[in-house]
Parts: sequence; structure tokens; C-alpha cells
Amino acid sequence: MLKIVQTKPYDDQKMGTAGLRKKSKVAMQENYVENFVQSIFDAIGGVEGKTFILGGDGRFYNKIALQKILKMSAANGMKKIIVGQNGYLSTPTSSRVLLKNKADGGFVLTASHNPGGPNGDFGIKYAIASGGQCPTSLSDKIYENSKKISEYKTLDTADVDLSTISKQNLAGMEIEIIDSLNDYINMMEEIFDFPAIKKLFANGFRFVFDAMNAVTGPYALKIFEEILGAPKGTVRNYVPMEDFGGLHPDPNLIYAKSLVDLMYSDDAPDMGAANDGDGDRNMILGKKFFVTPSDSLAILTDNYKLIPAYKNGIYGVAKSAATSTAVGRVAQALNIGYYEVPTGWKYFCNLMDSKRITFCGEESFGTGSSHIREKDGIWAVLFWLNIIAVTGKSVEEITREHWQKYGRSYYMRNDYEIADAEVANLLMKDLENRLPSLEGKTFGNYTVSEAKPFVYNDPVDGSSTKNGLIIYFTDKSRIVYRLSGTGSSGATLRVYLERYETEKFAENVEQMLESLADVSRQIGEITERTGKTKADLLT
Ligand code: G16
Repeated sequence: MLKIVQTKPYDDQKMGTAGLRKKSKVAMQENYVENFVQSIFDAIGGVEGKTFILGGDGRFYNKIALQKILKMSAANGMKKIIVGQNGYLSTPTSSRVLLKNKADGGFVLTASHNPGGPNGDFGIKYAIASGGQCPTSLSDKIYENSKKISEYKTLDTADVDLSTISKQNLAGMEIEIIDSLNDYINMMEEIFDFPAIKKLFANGFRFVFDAMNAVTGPYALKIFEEILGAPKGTVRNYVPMEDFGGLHPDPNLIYAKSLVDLMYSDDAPDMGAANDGDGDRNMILGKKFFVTPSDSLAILTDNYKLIPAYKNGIYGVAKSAATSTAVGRVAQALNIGYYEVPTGWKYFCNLMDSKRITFCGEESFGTGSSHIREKDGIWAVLFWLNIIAVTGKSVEEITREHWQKYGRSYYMRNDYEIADAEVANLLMKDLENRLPSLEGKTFGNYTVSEAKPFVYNDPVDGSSTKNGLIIYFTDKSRIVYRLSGTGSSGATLRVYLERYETEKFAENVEQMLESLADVSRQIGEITERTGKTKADLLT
């Protein structure tokens, strides 16, 4: 039965870099999810006659929020909703299903790499018909709606059973529950050389994949162990859990600790990889060897010819401004288009739609291609396996050869957790005002050649976005400052350090970047303003 519920607005439903991300307890407040969803429906002119995609990474509160959205969708007159079995859909799969079904929009219930559980985070990613995250113009409209919402529509009815693949009807809305694995796997088989990778495993290549108790577990089990024949035990932490088994499902050197320990042990397998909560991020490791996401993007791009789906040519490549410039050198050598965009996958989408780029990636462990409109963790892992299968070289050899050919960008991200967001906002504002006065100044061994805010003018829709501040030095080093857009409380100041070398490749990245890190604290007045003499997290 249709029910119109009177509600009071919340004032904090502004989407960040990738959707709405909040503490679970905030999201669990009365009508919180409902207000946000109705605000979206209203901002897009209603959902009558439309088709949507719905799923999530299985984290805490997904089950409840899925039912809320299903009932609201039917009450608002949606024609059809396609839901992953048991409510699971990774972010890449959801983009794939959305594009394949030419759906009008989609929801992925996830806070991505943030921890889950009652004391963790919950989130909603909202995708538009192009398969990517919604543009700022639309998220602003949704935010305005959320601040004045007074009622929403739902149904007074029993919960929908999402456990079996089926077609159901909810007050006139078709619910199609799909096996979310098959379609995604078929797509990967079309892109990569599965027979070559199968042979690699048959020849004894040792690989470990850590699904971090998150949504890619079932995909990885099926692809790596069942289809490609990697031995049992290759995929670890493959059962999706509401709290990720207490893990922080962020595939980096700090949070994927057990995988990193294994890969740096004497019994390390040939390759290690991990994905995040919703399956769009990836980390690649060799034996006692870590590949930065920036290098990974450059290496994948340089090797595109080895992959069946790309061997006939790629359009171009893009990276976020904060990502190292490594891929730029490859783009120049390959003579393909090269774009630098603000942080946020949505900025790549216009470039893909207009066939300006095929590949793109970010320092935050995201890599992908135009096969979908989201980054894709398993895609990146398969790309590496495909290169290894065809070249017979190890992760380390591939990376070192790349440095020999192009030089090496030593790269690191320093994160400062700042409890009071105002302190962080002011630090950025004051630094921006000081930028012109920095040009020509020397700090230790580094002389500033240019200092400016990063401004992106989208070549497709003409929109202009300012995101972060960049300091360039005369020796090609760079420091980028920006505030994270994915946190759920306080502020995280991200400082990205890059130093370019062409000859001497020292092993200790932290040491190579130590003096630049000091310079970044000096220029940003970080210690004076936050009391912090070093970063809280280095990745
Ligand atoms: C999201 C976006 C990414 C972006 C990242 C940045 O990742 O989808 O495109 O690079 O946020 O996060 P921050 O603003 O904290 O630096 P995800 O994996 O959370 O969806």
C-alpha cells in the first residue's frame, strides 16, 4: 500500500568525491536514507517508467537500506529495478549492468574502502545513465532538495526476498534479481587472453588475491581458481562480511597488511593483489616489490598491445592531477591523447564517452578503461596477469624495465588526519593565497618554478572545476595539496609528493622523498597549524 511519509530535512547530505558517505550511525537516523533517495528521484524529474540498478558491497545496513530503496522505487512509479542476488553488486559490475541494460540510473550501497559495521561507514553511490557517478551540477541539485524535503513516498509492505534469481513484481514494478557474476566474467573473457593466463597458472605461477572479506571474493574465486585454474587457496578472505571481518578494506601497504607481510616474506608467491570494499580499487605486488598505482597505470598503458581487446589501438589516457606524471611520459612516447583531471572518477567519463581516452587511473589505487564507467579492481589484476603470461617477466622485471625506459617518478601520498575541518579548510585557503609569493623561492634543494590551483576545463561539456593546489619545482618534482572528499568526519589533508629521476634508482622511497616531505610541511605550514610533525598515513 502506498504511503506518503512526512519527514524533516537533514542538512548534511552533500555528496563527496563519490556519492554520499557517512558514519553508519548517521545513515541509520530516521528517514535519513529515504530523504536522500527521494531527493535524487525528485532532482531527476521522478522515476516513473524508468529502469534502475541496485546492489551493494554487503556492508552493515545494506540489507535494510536495499529494502527501503526497493519500496520507495515502486512507490515512485519505477518501471523496473535490476538487483544483484542477495543484494551484492560490486561497483564495476553495477556500471556494466547499467550500461548493458541501458538503465536510467543505479545505486551501489557502499562506503568503498572505508571500514564497515555499526561503528564504521555506510554510503550510497549514485550512477547516471552513462554508467558513471553523477556530475556536480546534479549532486548540487540533489543537495538542495535534501535541505528542503518534507515528504517521501514508500510502500507499506513486506520485505522482498533477494536470495534467488527470479523476476518479481512489487506494486507494478518489475524486480529482476540477477546473477551478478556471469555477465562481468564474460566481459573479462572478451578483454583478456584467458588461455594464456590459464597456461601461466598451469606452469606453476604462484599468485595470491586478497578480497579483504568484501564483494570481490566470489568473483575472484570463480575467475582465478575455477576458470583460470589457480590452485585452491589463491583467493583469500573471499566471504563478503558486513564488517569486513574487522578489516579496513582499503588495498594499500598499511591496510592489506597480511598480504603485504606474505609478499615481503621469503616464501612470497610471484604476485599478490588486493581489491577494496566495493571492488573498484586494486593493489599490485611482486615478490618483495610494490607497484605504485601511478606506475601501474603507466605500465598498463605502455603494454596495451599485449591485450586482445586493445591490441588494435587505444585512444588516449588520463590521470587525476594528484597522480604521478609517469603515464604522461608513456602517452608522449605512444603519441596518444593525455589528460589531467580533478580527483574523482566522474571526470574521466566525458573523456571516455567522447572517445578521447581508453585508459585512466588515479593514485588512490584505481585503474580502469572504457569497458565501463568506473574503476575496476579485477580488470587491473587480470591486465597484469595477462602481461606476465605473454612476456614471461616478473612484476619487478616489468616495472624496472619501465623505469629504465622512461625514468622513475618516486611517489608517495602523505595523509594528515585533522579533527577540526575548519583548521584544514583555513590551511588550504591561506596556502592558496600564498601561492604567488612562492614562485622562485628555494626550500632546501627545491626551487619553486610554478605554484597554482589545479583548474580543469572539461573539453566536452565546458565545465570548470578547481581541485587542489600544485607546486612545481625546477627539477620536475611536484607537491599537490588537497582535502579528501571521501571521509565521514573531520578532514584529511592529502599531500602528494613526486620526484623524478632518470638514473639512480634508490630502493627506499620514503628516504628519497624525505626532504620533499619536509618542504611540503614548511610550505603548507602543516606543523604550525596542526601540531603534526609527520603524516598519519603514508601510502
Ligand atoms: C573515490 C572516487 C575516486 C577518487 C577517490 C578519492 O574512490 O571514486 O575517483 O580517487 O574517491 O578519494 P579522496 O577524495 O578521499 O582523495 P572510491 O574508491 O572511494 O569510490
